[in-house]
Amino acid sequence: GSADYRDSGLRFPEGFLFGSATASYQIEGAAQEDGRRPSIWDTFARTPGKVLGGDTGDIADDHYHRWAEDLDIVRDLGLDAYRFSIAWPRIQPTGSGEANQAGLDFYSRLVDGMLERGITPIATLYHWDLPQPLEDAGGWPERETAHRFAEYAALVGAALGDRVRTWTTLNEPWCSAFLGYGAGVHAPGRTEPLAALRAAHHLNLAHGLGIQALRGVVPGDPDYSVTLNFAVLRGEEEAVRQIDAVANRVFTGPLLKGAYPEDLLADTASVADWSFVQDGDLVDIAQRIDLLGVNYYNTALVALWDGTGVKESADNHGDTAASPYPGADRVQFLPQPGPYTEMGWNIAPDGLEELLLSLRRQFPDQPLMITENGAAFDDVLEDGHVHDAERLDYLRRHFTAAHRALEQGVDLRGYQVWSLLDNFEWAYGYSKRFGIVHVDYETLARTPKDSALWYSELARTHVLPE
Ligand code: PNW
Repeated sequence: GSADYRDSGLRFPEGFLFGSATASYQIEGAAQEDGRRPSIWDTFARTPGKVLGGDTGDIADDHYHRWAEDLDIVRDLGLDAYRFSIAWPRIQPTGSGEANQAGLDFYSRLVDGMLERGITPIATLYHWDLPQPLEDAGGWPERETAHRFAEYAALVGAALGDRVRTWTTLNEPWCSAFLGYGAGVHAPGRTEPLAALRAAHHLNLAHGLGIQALRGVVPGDPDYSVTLNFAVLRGEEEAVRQIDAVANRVFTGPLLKGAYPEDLLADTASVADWSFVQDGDLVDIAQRIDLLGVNYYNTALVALWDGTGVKESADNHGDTAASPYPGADRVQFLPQPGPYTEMGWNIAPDGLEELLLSLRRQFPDQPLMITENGAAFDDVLEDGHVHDAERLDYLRRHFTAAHRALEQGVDLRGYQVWSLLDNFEWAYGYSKRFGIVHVDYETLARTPKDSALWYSELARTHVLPE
């Protein structure tokens, strides 16, 4: 209750959307139900050695059956919004053709459930679960996949567009392209630099074609968006430039400025001639968006490697020989000062403020929404409580940073905490807990952590509790 917290005096604007986020494969389970067929993540997780502990999303949080309980939790916490994603293989089990009605019905019930509880739905069409048959046909490196995505977007838009008013095409296309096809640490696990660049372009194209498809079927004028994970870079200028090109501007260039950056094309010239970019693509891609989704977790410290000694690789991407940064082979990632989260990611709230100000500088009239921010820590469930003081502190410091950006005039519309629930953390399986709500993987019982109760206070009062 309010008596437990002192008032910091930091007030968030009226209408600011406090919420939390999840993604289909990470929480739903029911991998074989109601016509769903495998995505690339089902295949990847079943491949020995790819996911820690051999974990899969077969059951996950069983959200597919427990969605009503989960929405009750969101409502009881007093959150305004819930960011969720739609599993493409539930809608089109083979990746093309007509919609699987049972799949659409699930999301239709979910959206109705949100509206009944006064929760604003923020829908993401693609949070990494590509139908396996589309990967078998070549996956994101193939142009056809972008067209398949637009058809899928139209099916979902037609079914939910009367009730969903915030649409996000893609979640973190950088991860899909460069962790999936470059470093190979995410599905589909390929290590082909050219394929990664082709994937990036076709994801950009999918976004643009997807928005056009949605505009054709969704009534009125909802908000359209895309969510990017930005690299917030410190260190040597030339190294910063190279990573900024292949991590950030490879997306913001085409999406928001209608062109790929010249320096990126030069850096990657030995890998790709970019002839996969066809006439008209950049016009298709650069659709006006109403919101830019921003995912932020930490910063990176980079320098050029002089070719002697050991090249440092203290980035986020696990042990991999293959680089997720084509064209930036001389860049090394240096260890950064702590403290760290359980992911080994450095805690740097200043980076969030810096990122928001930098986005405002680069794209002055673009409204922003934080679509993910949060932290994994080792939680202990004891007597029905999880005293996750470190996560609470992480969130408090990042909300404070976001507030500093708001005070400087950044047009920030909301903040979705990653994640509502402990869930399947990709290559780390269930070993990393990001939830503000604890999930017991034996009983699947949900328990709001202290951080959730703190966040509830913030959402209800719009004033940051101390
Ligand atoms: C994001 N990296 O993933 C995703 O959108 C979520 O699904 C995920 O659970 C969350 O962040 C926490 O990891 C990322 O290696 C995964 O740079 C990896 C990276 C970045 C984001």
